Amino acid sequence: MIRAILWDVDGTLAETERDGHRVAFNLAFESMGLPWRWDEAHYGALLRITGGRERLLHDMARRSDAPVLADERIELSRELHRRKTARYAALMREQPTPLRDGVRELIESARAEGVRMAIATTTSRANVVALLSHHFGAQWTQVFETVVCGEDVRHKKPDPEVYRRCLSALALEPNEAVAIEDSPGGVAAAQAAGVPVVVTRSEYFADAPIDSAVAIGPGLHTRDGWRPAPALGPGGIGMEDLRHWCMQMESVSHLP
Ligand code: XBP
Ligand code: MG
Repeated sequence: MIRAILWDVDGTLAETERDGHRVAFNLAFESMGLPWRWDEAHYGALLRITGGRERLLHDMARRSDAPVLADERIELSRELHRRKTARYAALMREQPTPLRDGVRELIESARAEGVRMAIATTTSRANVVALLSHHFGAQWTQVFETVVCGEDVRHKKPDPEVYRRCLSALALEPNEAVAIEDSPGGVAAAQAAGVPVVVTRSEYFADAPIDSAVAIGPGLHTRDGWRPAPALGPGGIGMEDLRHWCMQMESVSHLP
């Protein structure tokens, strides 16, 4: 029985990476007089590093014009990430990234059935607050009762810690929840925590190899293009589809 949906944020609730986080990183570089700019393709390659500060450090390690000493790089990454986070919040106020199609509908229909909502993300809490308070108002924490972010874990995705913490806060077993994710790292994290995962393909992970989800499709707004096919019915993806996919997985996993 599905009692909760555990939502990934970036790429899943909204396409925040290309025009949100990437732009905010570039504004942070500019604000510190650094010539670095991450174009769309380079940022796509960097996304396999989960966590913005970790991404910065990874990129700096490959730049000849970055500080040589590790301590200096860490210090610079802290200041850049602080600035980046502030700029992302400003961007979300000025030109907020819309929710992906079908997201609000699934949240509303699932809540109407008493299914609980939670956030399981690598991104910083300030980013989640900026995005969700815009889309769900000041009362957004009444929609998402549990919110586990990058700061709350020792190890970010693909480590399962974020999902384990989420389940523990909800007092649920892994098979009482379903995760919705867009990236291979996110899928790996949910899977390692034992949570069934549904994948909505995002811009940056449109072709990423993912073989271990209960279902993969182009977005929650449509019933077309999903593998396996959703349950019969109209409209976008709903609770009956999530149940259908999770039950299929259970029946498969119980085969000898
Ligand atoms: C996505 C991430 C984050 C964001 C940037 O997390 O990996 O690092 O790109 O946010 P998810 P920060 O898909 O799990 O929501 O700079 O705050 O890390
Ligand atoms: Mg994501």
